[in-house]
Amino acid sequence: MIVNLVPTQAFNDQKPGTSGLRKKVKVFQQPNYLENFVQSFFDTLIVPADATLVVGGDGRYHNRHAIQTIIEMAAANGFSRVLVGQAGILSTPAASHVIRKYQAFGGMVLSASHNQGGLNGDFGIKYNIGNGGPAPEKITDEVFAKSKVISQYKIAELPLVDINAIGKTEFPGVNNGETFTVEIIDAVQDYADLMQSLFDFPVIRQLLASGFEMKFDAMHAVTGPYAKEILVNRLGAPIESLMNCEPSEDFGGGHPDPNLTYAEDLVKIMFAGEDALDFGAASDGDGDRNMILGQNFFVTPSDSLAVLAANATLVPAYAKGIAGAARSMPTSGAVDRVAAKLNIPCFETPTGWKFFGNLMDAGKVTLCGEESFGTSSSHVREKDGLWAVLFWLNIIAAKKQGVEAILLAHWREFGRNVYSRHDYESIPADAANGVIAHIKSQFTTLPNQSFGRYTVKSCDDFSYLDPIDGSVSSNQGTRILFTDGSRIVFRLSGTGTEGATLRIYLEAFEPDTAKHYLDAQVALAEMIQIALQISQLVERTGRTAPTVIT
Ligand code: VG1
Ligand code: CO
Repeated sequence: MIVNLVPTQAFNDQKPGTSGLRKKVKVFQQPNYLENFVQSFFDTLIVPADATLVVGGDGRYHNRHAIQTIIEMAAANGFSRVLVGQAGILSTPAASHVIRKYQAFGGMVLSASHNQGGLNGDFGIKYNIGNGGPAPEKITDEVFAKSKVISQYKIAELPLVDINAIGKTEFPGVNNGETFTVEIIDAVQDYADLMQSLFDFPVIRQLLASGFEMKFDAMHAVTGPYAKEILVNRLGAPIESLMNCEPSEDFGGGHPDPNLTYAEDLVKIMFAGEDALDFGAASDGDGDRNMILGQNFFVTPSDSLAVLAANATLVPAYAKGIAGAARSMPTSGAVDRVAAKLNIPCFETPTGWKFFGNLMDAGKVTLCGEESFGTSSSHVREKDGLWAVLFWLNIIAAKKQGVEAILLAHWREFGRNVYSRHDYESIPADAANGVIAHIKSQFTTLPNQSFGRYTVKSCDDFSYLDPIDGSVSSNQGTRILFTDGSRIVFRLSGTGTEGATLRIYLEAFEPDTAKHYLDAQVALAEMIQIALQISQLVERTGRTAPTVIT
C-alpha cells in the first residue's frame, strides 16, 4: 500500500461542539478541511495493532465522498479494518451498537443530525470511542488543539471502494505481510436483532394487528430502512404506517428535526381531531432523536423520559428495574420525581450525550434523556430514536392504554412539570452574547426579587463535576431558580452553523390535577414574560417571537 504524507495548513475553526464538528457543506468541501480534522483525531488517539474503525453516516450530501477519504486515511494511520454501513448509512445508535458488538476501537459518524442537508446545507462528523459513545471533552479538546497546528496528514492510495455491496475487500497493509480490510456490513439486521432482544415483540405485534393505527415519519433520513425492517417486517405493521422512509441526500429539502414545527405533515395527521391515529412518532437526520405523539396529543421529551422510567419493568430488558436515571440539566425534573419514588439515583449532567457515557459504563444509570427529543438506555451509548418508539409501543401494548391516558395518569401520580423550550435561531453572535452577559450581570440583584407569583431563589452558571472521572465542565447554561422549584434556563446552542441560537428552557411544577389539561404555552405564559423581561431579549435582538417552540 502506498501512503502519502500530504502537507496541509491548519484551520482555526475546527472546534467540536455539543456533538461533533458541524459546518456548512461548502466549508467541508474546502481542500484538506475534512482530512485535517480526521488526522487530528488519529494524532490524538493511540491506535493499537489490529484496530477496527466503524464508519457510516446519515446519508446526507457529501457522505460518500467523506467515507472514501476516511477509509484511505484509516488505512494510512494503522487501522487494520474498517467496517462501513451498507451504502454508507449508519444511524447514530446503530453505529454505537456496531462499535460495541464488533469491539471496534472507535467509529466516525458523518452527520449534522437534525440540521438541514444538501449542497447548501450542513455536514458534520463526530467520533465515538470504544464504548460506543461520543468522545468525551478530554479527547475533543485535544483534537481541537491539534487541528490548529496540524501540518500534514497521512492518506493511502486505494481504489474506490464499492460501499453498496455487502462483503469484504482486502488490500495489502502499510507494512509487508499486513492486510487492510474494508467490510461493508448490513447494520440494519444487527440493530433490529438488538431491538428484538430488548422489547416484547409478540405483544407489540398483537397491538399492531388489533386495529391500532400508527404512523412513523423518518423525515427522509436514516431511520427509514431500520423502521421498515422492524415495524413492517418484524412487527407486521402495514407499509402505510411509514412515511418519508427513503433516505435522501437533502432530506427531501426538509429539516429532519422531529418536533412540532418541522414534522408538520405528521403533526397534521396526529392532530386531525376524530380522524387522528392512535400513535405517531418521528426521528431525526441520524436517527437518535424521537418525537412521540398520541391522538391529538404531544408528549414532551422530558415527560417521555419520566414515563419510560416509571414503566420500565413492563419491558423485558428492564423487567428487573433500572439502576438509575440521568437527564441533561435543562431537561425537566419529571424523571427526578419518578427516581425518588423508585428510590434510585438521578443525575443531572450538562447538555450533550457524551456526559452520560461514564455513568452508564459505571453501571450507575440505565435510562438517560434530554429535553431535545433524546432518550435512550445503556443498550448503546447514544440516544436512540427507534428504541424510544418501541419502548412506547411496548408500554401501550402492555398497559392497554393510549398515550394521553398514560400521561394523565402519570401526572396524577407524580404531578406535572409543565415544560417548554423557545429557540431563537440565527441571531447575531454579539446580540446573543449580550443577552447572556446581561442576565449574568443581574446574578447578585435577582435573588429574593418577586415577579408576579414567582420569587427568585438563586441564579448560577451550571457547572458539572463528573462523579466518575472527576472532570469539571463549566459554563453549561445560565439558570434562574425560583422558590417553588420553577426555573428558567438560558443557553447558547453548540450545534448551529449560522450565527447563534439562543435557547430558553421554561419549567413550572403544577401539582393541581385540575390544571394538567392546560396547554404548556398557556400554563407558562407568566414565566415566558419573566424570561423576556430579565433577558431583554426583544430589545437586544429585535426578535419578537421564537423561531421554534417545543
Ligand atoms: C442540541 C441539543 C442537545 C443534543 C444535541 C445533539 O445541542 O440541545 O440536547 O444533545 O443537539 O443532538 P445544542 O448545543 O444545539 O443545544 V443531535 O440529534 O444533533 O446529535
Ligand atoms: Co441527531
